[in-house]
Amino acid sequence: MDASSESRGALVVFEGLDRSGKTSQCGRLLSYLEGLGHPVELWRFPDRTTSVGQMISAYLSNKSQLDDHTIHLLFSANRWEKRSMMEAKLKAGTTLIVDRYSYSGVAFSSAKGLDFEWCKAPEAGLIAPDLVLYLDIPPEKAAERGGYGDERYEQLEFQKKVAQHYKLLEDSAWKIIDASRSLEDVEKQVKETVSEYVVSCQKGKPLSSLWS
Ligand code: Z5A
Repeated sequence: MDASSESRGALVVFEGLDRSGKTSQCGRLLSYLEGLGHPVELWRFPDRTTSVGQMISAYLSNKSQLDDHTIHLLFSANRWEKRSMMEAKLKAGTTLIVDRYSYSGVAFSSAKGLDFEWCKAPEAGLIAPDLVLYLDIPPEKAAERGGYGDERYEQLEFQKKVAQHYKLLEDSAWKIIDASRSLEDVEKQVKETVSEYVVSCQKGKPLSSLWS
């Protein structure tokens, strides 16, 4: 996508089941990198602030019904509408910490029974993460953390299927983090892992495209 050797920000994605601790760890990593003086922002998908995001939010909270294919494409569109902003931020040197990305899109939709390759197709061409931190936790243990709320996918049996589909997406950008440990232990491993990737992007690692 980009052969330049300009210093840039890193694209760091957190993935994992509901209640695996993504939001907690994103916040801690943000504070850590800010403290080191790095330009950094925290993003999350779905981004419920856009008009597409509001349709997704209504669906997740069971206020609207949509065909499974339709909601899959809306999740993808929600990433595409942020793609050019993402590229601009990274090229300007800002590291982006992203709470869920295309892997959630494919794992959740394929767990509902949609074709795995069909689910990947609309994600191809988005920016490939430099690092995917997969917060690995047994679904039963995640379910014990504060209980599930009213959102559509917050059911143990479904989360078990999602976990199986996530595993099919693991690639060389992934680091598996044992998320059943304490918040502090997970945070320590996250910080150690991320530092190396921030430095390699500052040294000019080119941006690349996801699944294309
Ligand atoms: N979805 C999709 O289908 N397609 C897509 O393309 C995308 C998403 C992007 C959005 O949910 C839903 O949309 C999601 C996938 C689907 N559905 N599900 N399930 P969301 O992003 O709005 O919500 P979430 O990701 O599921 O967030 P969450 O429930 O808040 O989980 P979390 O961020 O992983 O966990 P947390 O908020 O950091 O922690 C949860 C609780 O556990 C909290 O009380 C913490 O204090 C506690 N916690 C966290 N870590 C620990 C440790 N280490 N020990 C003990 N307790 C802990």
